[in-house]
Amino acid sequence: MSNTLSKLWLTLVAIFLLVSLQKVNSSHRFLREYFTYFFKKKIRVAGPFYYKGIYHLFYQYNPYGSVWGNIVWGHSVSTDLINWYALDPAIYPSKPFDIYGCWSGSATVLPDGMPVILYTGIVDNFKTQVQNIAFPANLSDPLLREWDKPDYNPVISSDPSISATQFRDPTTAWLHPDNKHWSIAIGGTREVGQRGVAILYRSKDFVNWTKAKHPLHSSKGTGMWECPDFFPVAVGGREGRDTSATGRGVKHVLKVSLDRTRFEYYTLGTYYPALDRYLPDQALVDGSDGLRYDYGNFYASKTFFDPAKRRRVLTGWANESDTIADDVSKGWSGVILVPRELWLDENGRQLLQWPVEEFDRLRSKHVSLANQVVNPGGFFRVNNIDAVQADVEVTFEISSLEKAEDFDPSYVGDAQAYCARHAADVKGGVGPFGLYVLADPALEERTAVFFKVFKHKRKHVVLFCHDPTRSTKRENIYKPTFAGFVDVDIDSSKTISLRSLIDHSVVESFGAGGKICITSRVYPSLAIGRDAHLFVFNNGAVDVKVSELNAWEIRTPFMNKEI
Ligand SMILES: *[C@@H]1O[C@H](CO)[C@@H](O)[C@H](O)[C@H]1NC(C)=O
Ligand SMILES: *[C@@H]1O[C@H](CO)[C@@H](O)[C@H](O)[C@H]1NC(C)=O
Ligand SMILES: *[C@H]1O[C@@H](CO)[C@H](O)[C@@H](O)[C@@H]1NC(C)=O
Repeated sequence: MSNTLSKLWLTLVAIFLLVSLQKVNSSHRFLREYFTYFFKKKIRVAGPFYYKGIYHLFYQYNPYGSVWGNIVWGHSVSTDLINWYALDPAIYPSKPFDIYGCWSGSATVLPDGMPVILYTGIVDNFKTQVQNIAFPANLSDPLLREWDKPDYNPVISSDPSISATQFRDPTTAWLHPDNKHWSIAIGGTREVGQRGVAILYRSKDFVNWTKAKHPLHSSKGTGMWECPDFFPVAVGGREGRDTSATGRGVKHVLKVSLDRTRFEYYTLGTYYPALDRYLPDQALVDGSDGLRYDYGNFYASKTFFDPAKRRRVLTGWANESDTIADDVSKGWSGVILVPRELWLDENGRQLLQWPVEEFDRLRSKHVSLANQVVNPGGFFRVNNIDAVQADVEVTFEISSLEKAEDFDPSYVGDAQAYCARHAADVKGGVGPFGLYVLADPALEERTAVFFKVFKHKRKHVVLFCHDPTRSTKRENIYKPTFAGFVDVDIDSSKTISLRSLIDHSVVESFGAGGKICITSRVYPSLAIGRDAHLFVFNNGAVDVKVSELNAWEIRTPFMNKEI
């Protein structure tokens, strides 16, 4: 009898799965006609990981349109983090515990090699967020195409102390040094004081999770913490550490995506396993005046430890800055940015980032120049390169700091506003100098990527800035300046380096060897295709020398090729 019953039950499940799969498939086929750009239509990163030679990337994805809604886990795979192949969605609403949406989460590779996903399910007519678990349905499939969501889900529900609508995005789990239990953090907020919280849960078996008495960390007045990410970085050196590494050789990073500002912030600090608490270093600000991975358009990022190359890799998402009507007409919105390697600066005060080395394999035609002086008000074009898809590395040498303008200390915490005041066209003392990217030959459209140096308390501060205010003749485009201060000793070095990755509507810049990163989305109407050029400019009052400039055209990788 029980045998018959279970057979019946199995059949029903099979039919149900089949129906829902077909539904997803047909809409996905429709979508694929639009897949030509890098990761188009992928909204936010969820749970990247490496498994048996393959990198897996998941992303929040709407199979039915290019605006937010109907969110599933899109799934792509790669062997080099650069060429990506699209698979069918891995996790999509099909069960009572995720019927209104499958939101962000993380993957953990267990010590026996088995990857497990924890993700946020939306239930109760969008009023409640719960946490679910999913396992690969077939471990013999190297692409891990199908995921099984056991019926005992949700594994974590909110309780009266947690707002049910602000309870999402579980982190990758870390194993306690006692080897006996796992911990994860989930983003949340408390009504009182609008305190952002990384709520801590523990489990011995990965399935039965218990809320810890204290959160991993919290900070008042910061609002909802989305997509928390918590991981160790090595003290000294660039090598990555497994998410469960603890002890003297590491510092920990806690990153949160602040829903309130729509930017991400991180602190460096110490993790105390015995207490399961994280304490940021005293000098670091916890909240929207704090450090950022990227001072531009970069949100909902995730890192993972890549055991193959022993590095920590960061993947972020940039939304569109044009209109929703544009998203609808082009049929996609949002891009996943070039993955970055991330490690601790030897000064211990911040993280450094650099595009993963595999990106360099896309470099093709190369131009270079050296020792070219740019006079005050001067500029020149870098010839013989199609710069609509390019990688540029340049080192600037400042002839003298004497003419640096005085820094206005009221802008200490607000580089972005300072950059708006000291934009690329405003003549300065030392700088603005840098690149015009995605510029048409007449410079009617151009996105400025530049440095400017100010005098401050007998030392100097360096501002790094993206100014897209003249990036397009089109109207109604969101074109904020983005900026940050760079922690470099310009007084002794007198030089500063810049790398910019340019890709049609995306500009990702890495200043001072990855001490500062800015991403912008821009939409030129003239500086497109072969009319997109690269210039060097100097609007300061002293000479600046380009000691070296190397630029490469970039080949187009497989950007979600169908397999
Ligand atoms: C599991 O994956 C392997 C390799 O792709 C495949 O040959 C096999 O048929 C799959 N098993 C099931 C039950 O789908
Ligand atoms: C879940 O874990 C808690 C704490 O370890 C334990 O008290 C409880 O019995 C467990 N429940 C089940 C169903 O295993
Ligand atoms: C990206 O779009 C712009 C313009 O609409 C918004 O101002 C930003 O808040 C948004 N960024 C994120 C991370 O959602």
